[in-house]
Amino acid sequence: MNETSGETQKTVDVLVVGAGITGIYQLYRAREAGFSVLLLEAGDGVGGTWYWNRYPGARFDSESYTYGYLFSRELFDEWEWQEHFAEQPETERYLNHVVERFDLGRHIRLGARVTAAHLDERSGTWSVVTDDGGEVRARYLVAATGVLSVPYFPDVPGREDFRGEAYHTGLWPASPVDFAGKRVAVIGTGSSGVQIIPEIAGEVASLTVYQRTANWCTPLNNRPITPEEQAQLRAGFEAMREILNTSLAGFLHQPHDRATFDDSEEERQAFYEQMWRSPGFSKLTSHYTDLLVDPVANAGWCEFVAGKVRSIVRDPATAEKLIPKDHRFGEKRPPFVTGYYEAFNRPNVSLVDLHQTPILRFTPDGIETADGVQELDIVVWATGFDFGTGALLRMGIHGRDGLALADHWAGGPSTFLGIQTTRFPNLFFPGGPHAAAGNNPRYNGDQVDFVTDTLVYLRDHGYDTIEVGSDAEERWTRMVDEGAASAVFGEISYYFGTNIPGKPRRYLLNSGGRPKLFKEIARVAATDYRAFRLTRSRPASAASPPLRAGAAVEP
Ligand code: N01
Repeated sequence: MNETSGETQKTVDVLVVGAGITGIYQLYRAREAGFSVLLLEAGDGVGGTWYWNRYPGARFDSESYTYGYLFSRELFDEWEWQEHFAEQPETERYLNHVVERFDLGRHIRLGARVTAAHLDERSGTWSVVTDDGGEVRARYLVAATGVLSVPYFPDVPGREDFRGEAYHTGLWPASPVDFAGKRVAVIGTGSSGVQIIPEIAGEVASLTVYQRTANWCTPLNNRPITPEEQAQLRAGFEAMREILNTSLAGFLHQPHDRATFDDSEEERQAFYEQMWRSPGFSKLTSHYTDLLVDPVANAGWCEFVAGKVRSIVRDPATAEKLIPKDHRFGEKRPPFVTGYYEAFNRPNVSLVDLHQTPILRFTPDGIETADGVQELDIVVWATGFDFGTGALLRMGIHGRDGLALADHWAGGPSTFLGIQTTRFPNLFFPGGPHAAAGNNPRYNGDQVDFVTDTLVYLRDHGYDTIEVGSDAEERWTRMVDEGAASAVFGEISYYFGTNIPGKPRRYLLNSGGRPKLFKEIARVAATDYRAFRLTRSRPASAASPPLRAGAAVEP
């Protein structure tokens, strides 16, 4: 353990960036393993996504108890989630509780945004600079900066001219926004937009929803957790943890055993009804086995959902605009909703289809389309994020020979296990690009566990520098790229960077999913870290094995 602190510079073994669910866990694991650790967080509070996305209606769509930490039975027992899908304030409280309970706060510096990180090749350490004038030297840099942490504002003419209030869902202010009696616009109808719209619709004078692409929204079916369910959760903790730690996508939902056309028309409609009433993601994970592979099967479910939209939304023209015509269910990450379609039955809510009437410009008073100017007091940007690489590429990370990560990944990310990239030794980024889709904390937690085990391995074997070999990285990146063609979420989704103008179109998730990650981690352990180059910059202890250059794993 090595921790020194001077007036201007602090030195630690492990520097974690980001106090989201991944970074907090990384801090805990590294500290428990005996390393000195500091965590830098740009925000003024912990929570990451659950700190920044505090817009009205923000809530989980993974079950609360499956999203929270599972490393401590005591923590699980003492925190009673109130709802199956907790709202943002509860999640933020939970993450603050975890920090307090495990006495992590003293290792966290808030309000410190990393602006540069440079590798010192001779010592294998990182020098990290923050916007509050701080500098930290660390042997290992773990960027737990998240995949959905850099908000995207489309380049609409006149955006800066608007004189009213403007907010992005992913940068929501700490003090509540007063919507009462205001003329409000929401731009974007992804998971964030469809959560805020029904939440504020009853408060505002008018709400104009600017929709470019309709989404296949289905009910979240949230409800409070009853005392009986609380007791069942506690009694079933070990079994639940086992399922979550080994399941494909980190959910409890069990897969269905029938394909669409195994059932009669009548049985199918009954099953669709059951799915419509089922919680959150089970509509993907427990649906007919061919839903995402057979276009005819998919169309059957889409027709059912479209029927539901037509039955809820009273104005037929609005209903038709809300029904996607350009993509199948599951081709984009589906949002789950509470009262979304119903909101369009309110007289003060209207829908603008941007394919028919695009936004021409902002004026000081509002938004102008071919239909004229809609005067507004508040604009809510629910326009998404620079997914996967957004935060990493903005941190000023420079590796060997001063190479900028932004240049290294100019054509898209290349990684091994979604954890390391060549030429950036001692840098890890769990929960970053090439992470799996699903219930994020489960998969990101697997990566944090691997990073921590790796640091312990290095220490135990007298190494202090680790860099993935290019063969292993190429093999993993090829696996990602080749698997992308059959990925569940298609090229129209932000998982390919498609939503950001000029961003390389590369798949940003791990096509092999969690099983592939588990398999490779096991292989790394079994082959004594041969995929990596391990070196030491200080004398080895007598017990340490001889220095070696890591050979790449066989493709
Ligand atoms: O962002 P998005 P999000 N003009 O990218 C539109 C997680 N999340 O913040 O589809 C007009 O999905 C864009 O239109 P189009 C979750 O993983 C989870 O909503 O590109 N509109 C789209 O409608 C989610 O997937 C929860 O045509 C423009 C919207 O903006 C991820 O975060 C809750 C536009 C962006 O949708 C991101 O969701 C919230 C333009 N120029 C978020 N540019 C939970 O429930 C973009 N749009 C846990």
